[in-house]
Amino acid sequence: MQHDTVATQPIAGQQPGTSGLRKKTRVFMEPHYLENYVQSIIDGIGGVAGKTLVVGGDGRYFNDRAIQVILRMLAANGASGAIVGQGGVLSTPAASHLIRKRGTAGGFILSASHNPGGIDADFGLKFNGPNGGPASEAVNAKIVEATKTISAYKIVTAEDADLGTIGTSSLGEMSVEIVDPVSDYAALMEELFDFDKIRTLFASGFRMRFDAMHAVTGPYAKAILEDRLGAAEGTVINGTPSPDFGGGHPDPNPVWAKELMDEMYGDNAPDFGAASDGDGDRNMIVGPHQYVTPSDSLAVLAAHAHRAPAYAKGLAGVARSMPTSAAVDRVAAAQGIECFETPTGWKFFGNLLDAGRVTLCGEESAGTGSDHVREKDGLWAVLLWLNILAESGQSVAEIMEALWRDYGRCYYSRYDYEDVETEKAHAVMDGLRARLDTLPGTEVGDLTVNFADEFAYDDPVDGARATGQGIRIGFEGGARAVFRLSGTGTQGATIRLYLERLETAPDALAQAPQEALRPVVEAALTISELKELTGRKEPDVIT
Ligand code: VG1
Ligand code: CO
Repeated sequence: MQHDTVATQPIAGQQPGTSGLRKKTRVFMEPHYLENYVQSIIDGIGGVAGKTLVVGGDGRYFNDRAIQVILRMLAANGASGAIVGQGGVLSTPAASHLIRKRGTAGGFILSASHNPGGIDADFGLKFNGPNGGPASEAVNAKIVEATKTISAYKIVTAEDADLGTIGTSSLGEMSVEIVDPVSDYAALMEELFDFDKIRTLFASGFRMRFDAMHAVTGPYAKAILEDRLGAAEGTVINGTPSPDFGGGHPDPNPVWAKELMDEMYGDNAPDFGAASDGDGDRNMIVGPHQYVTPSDSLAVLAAHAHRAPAYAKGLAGVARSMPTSAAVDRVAAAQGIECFETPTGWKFFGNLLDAGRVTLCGEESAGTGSDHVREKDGLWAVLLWLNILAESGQSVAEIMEALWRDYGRCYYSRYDYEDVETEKAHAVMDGLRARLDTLPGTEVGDLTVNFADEFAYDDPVDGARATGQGIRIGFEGGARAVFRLSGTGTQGATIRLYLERLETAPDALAQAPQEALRPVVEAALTISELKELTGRKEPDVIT
């Protein structure tokens, strides 16, 4: 086997964002681009000699080619083994589980998640550590440092590894084990949940629709929902993964999962609807004529998790990302458990989960998860909901009514302004930042600013500090607006405006969210001068 050391130079901009490095696919395909980043990961984590690593991705365009390069580079860098999902496919939560189950040194996950796929769309790569979770900020910093000083990478010349056949082969000195991507993950789900109860629910005629959005969860959802739990054939739609996700946008929200929404809001809607994203870590929950916001879903899961076997003893604590609504905080307070507020991105939950401080965590962007892996987990959330529905005998509507009655309703919405010119997006943020001290006391419409700050987080486990994590404006009465710039986009800047208002009056719990939030939206737009500074009259996406 021929080992090569290829001379290269640093490539600007190889800086991971909220969840790994994401760029246009064609950028990843440029000479040395992928190789530079892979070698920088290897160097940043202190080498891979003698180590075994998991490799897999969401199956998008370039997934298979990139995996062949990563395998040849792992072999050249002295890794002893690679465990790869068949066909190069692993959902992100399944990869996290495999890293943990097999005790590997970590894994390479190829995904741009909810971003579209294809040669003219997006690609991504991230490294997860031995705990199965996304690399910490400290590890990312070492990787970025390596991208700035790289002068060569190592690669072997070899035939492509056969990714299609389960079994073990070798690539030089390194073993390559191809595993079924679904079976270990499905077995874990069976341990956590009462599959018999859920099976009985489906046998009683309970109808469900799961939209896999042509992405990675199709085979997982079919194997678990239809084959193991007895949901009717056809429960899973768009269940065959394709490299460009059927030309769609694999982001499970009411805008992009329109097919599912139409069915759930139509006549004869199924009892339960759900969808997942490109790499299987997000989930959307929708009942008949009832969309459940991810923030409310997290609160529901916290309130009812004890109904599932894995969480029967109760929760150690919960955590949510800062822009996520405070609905879960109110459930945690009632249970007398700790509730943590972290920056956006799953990497910030890892320490809390590892330390046993929290059992459940979630984000407003449709990510929910628990200590069973170190990633958010779309199908897991769907199965926990099913377990709760089966155990309680309640409908989605009944569960939501009870949540709002018991804890109040956090009306919630997110406005995304996509592909804004970078300078204009920064002008919005800089303008707000400059006025943080003077905003309190300001009256806008009927609202008065109570506080304004820029969120920073001190990790309670290792003390690491993360600054600049979003600008928060709190209003008297508990309404809140948050501004932050996305860290997963590949073009221009995306401004995210998160809006929230708590309502506890029993006769005001059934308003249309956009109506209930109107004063907060107007105040946020006025204060930020977002329309004036960006020229955008309306957001591109409202979720
Ligand atoms: C977005 C979401 C964030 C999520 C991240 C990765 O990040 O807001 O909550 O953790 O995507 O999700 P940003 O920086 O664009 O707001 V996934 O499913 O794309 O890995
Ligand atoms: Co994702």
